[in-house]
Amino acid sequence: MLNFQQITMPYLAAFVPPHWKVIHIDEEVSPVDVNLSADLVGITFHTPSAFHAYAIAARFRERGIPVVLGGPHVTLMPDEAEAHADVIFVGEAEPHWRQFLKDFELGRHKRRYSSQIPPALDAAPMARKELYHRRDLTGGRLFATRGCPHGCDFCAVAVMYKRKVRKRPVAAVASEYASFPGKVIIFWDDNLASDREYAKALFRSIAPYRKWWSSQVSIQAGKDAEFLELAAKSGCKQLFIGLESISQSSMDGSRKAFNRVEDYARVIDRIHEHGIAVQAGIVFGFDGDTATIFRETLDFLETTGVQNATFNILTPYPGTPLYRRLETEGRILTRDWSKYNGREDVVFQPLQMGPETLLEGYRYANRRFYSAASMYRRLSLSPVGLWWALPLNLTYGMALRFCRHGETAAPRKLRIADQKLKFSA
Ligand code: B12
Repeated sequence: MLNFQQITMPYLAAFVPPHWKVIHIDEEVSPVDVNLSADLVGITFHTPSAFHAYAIAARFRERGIPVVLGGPHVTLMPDEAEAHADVIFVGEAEPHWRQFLKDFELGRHKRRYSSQIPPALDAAPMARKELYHRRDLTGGRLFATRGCPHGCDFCAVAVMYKRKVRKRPVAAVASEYASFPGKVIIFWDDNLASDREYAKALFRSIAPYRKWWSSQVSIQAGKDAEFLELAAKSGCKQLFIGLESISQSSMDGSRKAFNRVEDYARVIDRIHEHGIAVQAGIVFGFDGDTATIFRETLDFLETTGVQNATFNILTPYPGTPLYRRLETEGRILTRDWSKYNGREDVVFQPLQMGPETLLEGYRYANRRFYSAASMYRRLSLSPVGLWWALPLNLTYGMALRFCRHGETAAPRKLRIADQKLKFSA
């Protein structure tokens, strides 16, 4: 159902020399055949998939096939990851990936490749579309920028990319955007509003293609009338905004004080006025949250007519300031990374409620938000993009009904969205 195309491996494959044959296995789509023949296996994964990725790496390594690991968890926990791989990539791959492949062919590669300084993305190639294989094949997934200037204490991006925002040339992004046969595009950016002047130039140049797009942005986007106007004219149908919490003290305590709760309703209205739907990113479990936060948040989302919401349980990803603080305070309950999924498990001791209350409140939020009554209330209040918001609400609602705690509809063992890369010379 909610099955998103990923771009990391098809993007890295674009750097691979033509005499390599690349096979891309996306575990959301098909299981990994650990008996396949390959000269090199590359794996990308998030923290909750780390143990699973290590187990798969072990199966290839047992057969003498070298494994290279990269991605957010490796960047945040390099020493741990190194024990499970022949080679690790710490940080972004652009500066060393081609060189590594050359070194590998010559049998003189290093154990660890680190990019200390976030690289420029001026020459970032288009991802190899023939390696995309989700059901949304005809839609486009790409990125224009990388990084975010903010330093929110729970965010891994701030640590990984050192708050340095890089941008691909507008013309290159526009030409990748135009190259997708489908009409619906998602920019997989950390924050497309990081540099609003860049974003406006991008919107001007993609408008002629008359596609529909959505992306993740910070709240500043909703305060910039020109940004919203150009976004709407270029086909923006929905913005995902990290509202995170309707508790100002929670925002202040998370180094996200620029989110002013008193502005939320006005920002949502302005976005709606431009015909753009809002997907609110909401996190429960901040130190300012009490057990009333769940009901209050849902009341807020319903009275402002927010079309979609993604609820998360606060999760202290290792390497983040939040993790370090909770560790110092003795509030980390488990280091079983598979529980760092933000959806099914609480991995820390919340300040003002028990872990069970947090989990139950998170489930209540999902149930209530995607109930027929709430859908009716929200979507009739702001019918912006109804044709887009209604199917999405129904899909989420179905996923909630048929899956454990409302994740995607994919079978549980396949929900871990790892991607494998196989090379054979
Ligand atoms: C798009 C996106 C999604 C999409 C697609 C997911 C996907 N797996 O592609 C969706 C919405 C589905 C999603 C879901 C989740 N996401 Co997400 N997502 C992102 C986002 C915004 C961009 C990722 C991306 O495609 N970037 C573009 C590609 C080209 O770059 P890249 O993946 O960063 O890879 C570069 C390097 O890391 C490196 N690299 C990466 N892998 C490898 C592998 C090898 C072999 C090599 C050599 C190099 C290498 O090379 C690349 C080029 O430099 C990132 C933020 C970010 N910037 O990383 C968060 C991010 C990765 N997500 C995050 C999280 C927490 C999640 C969820 C767990 C949230 C949740 N509670 O459900 C789920 C997990 C889903 C899953 N099972 O995988 C965290 C990860 C934290 C962590 N410690 O793991 C991030 C960093 C966001 C954050 N602010 O903290 N996500």
